[in-house]
Amino acid sequence: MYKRLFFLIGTLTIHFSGISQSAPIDAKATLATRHLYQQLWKLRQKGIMFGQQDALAYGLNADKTRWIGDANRSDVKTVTGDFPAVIGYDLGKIEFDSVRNLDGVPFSKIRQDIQNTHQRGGLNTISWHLNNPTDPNKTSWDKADSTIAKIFSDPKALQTYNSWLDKVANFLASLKDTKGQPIPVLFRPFHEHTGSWFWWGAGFCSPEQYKKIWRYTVSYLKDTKGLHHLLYAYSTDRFESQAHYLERYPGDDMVDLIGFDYYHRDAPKSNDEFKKQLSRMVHTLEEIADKKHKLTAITEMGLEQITVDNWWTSIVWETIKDSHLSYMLVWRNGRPDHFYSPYQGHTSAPDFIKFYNLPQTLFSKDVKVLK
Ligand code: BMA
Repeated sequence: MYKRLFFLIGTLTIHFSGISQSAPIDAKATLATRHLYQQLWKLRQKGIMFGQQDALAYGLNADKTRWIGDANRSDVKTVTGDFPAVIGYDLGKIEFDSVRNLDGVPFSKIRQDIQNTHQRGGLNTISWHLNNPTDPNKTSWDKADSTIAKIFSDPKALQTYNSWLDKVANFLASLKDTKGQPIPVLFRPFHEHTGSWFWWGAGFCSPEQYKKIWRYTVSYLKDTKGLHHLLYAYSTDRFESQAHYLERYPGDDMVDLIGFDYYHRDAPKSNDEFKKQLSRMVHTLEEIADKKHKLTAITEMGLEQITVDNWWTSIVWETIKDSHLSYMLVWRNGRPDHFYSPYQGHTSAPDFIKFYNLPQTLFSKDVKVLK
């Protein structure tokens, strides 16, 4: 009897304390969110999921013209027969009640794609290139100094930021499965902050200010708005060391998954250097994750236009195959000069099919358990 009681107490502690890291940071996370989180841990043993930003919204035809908004279509599916396991979306411009996001995707389409992806069994991850709450005409990329400090010192700016969070919360709350239950999503705010190109970047705020807006944001969505279907991803850009990676880390109670964004530029000249840096960062990330018991991912990566035909197997897979990353996500197929996965007939398509056929690369059909 006592034994059973202790077991029960132990189980309750794991489920409700929020301290245990075998559960999401949100102590009130919904069952579906806990399920997703636990399945992500299991899937790490099977392989690494492939993801792409806006993969269901648009892409390129064989003649490099764009297709936009076709149902049930994705360049990855055209090339391999399957959808990516992870789909990325961005909420930029939701601040202004815009019908479309910053890259022209209707928010209604994003909602539908999240529902379809969840239904198939896949992971949905959401970033947010938000404008500047102290001066809403300024985009994420306007390098306005001290924005975070101003958000917390100017009540009007904070009010603006809160009203934007309300819109984000409304959208997130509208993500429902076929039974009307909230669909769990991985939210990845304030990304690439080790760089200095967004107003929340390292050059424009102190580590304490960055941590403050992170904690404020998580607490607002979770506690004020009562959203319990979110997992949170902390994602830097390039970093030099464990200390650098963790300089702005808001705390183990604020993050479910740790990752970084890292792009390959100047190929083929830089091929070896890219592999070296990628390998170094994946190792460092995993050392941190092991200590903290967090999931890991390359939250953004890619070689624009994939100018190295065997990039997928020789450069990427060779470097990450022994890791326990949950996923790697390449950026969007947005324009004929700005695409990151092969479209039909692209010169890296045969290598991408090889990559797809590797038992440890996971696409949509391999991750039905996430549902
Ligand atoms: C960048 C580019 C931009 C886009 C932005 C947000 O890397 O793809 O064209 O607007 O991401 O998605």
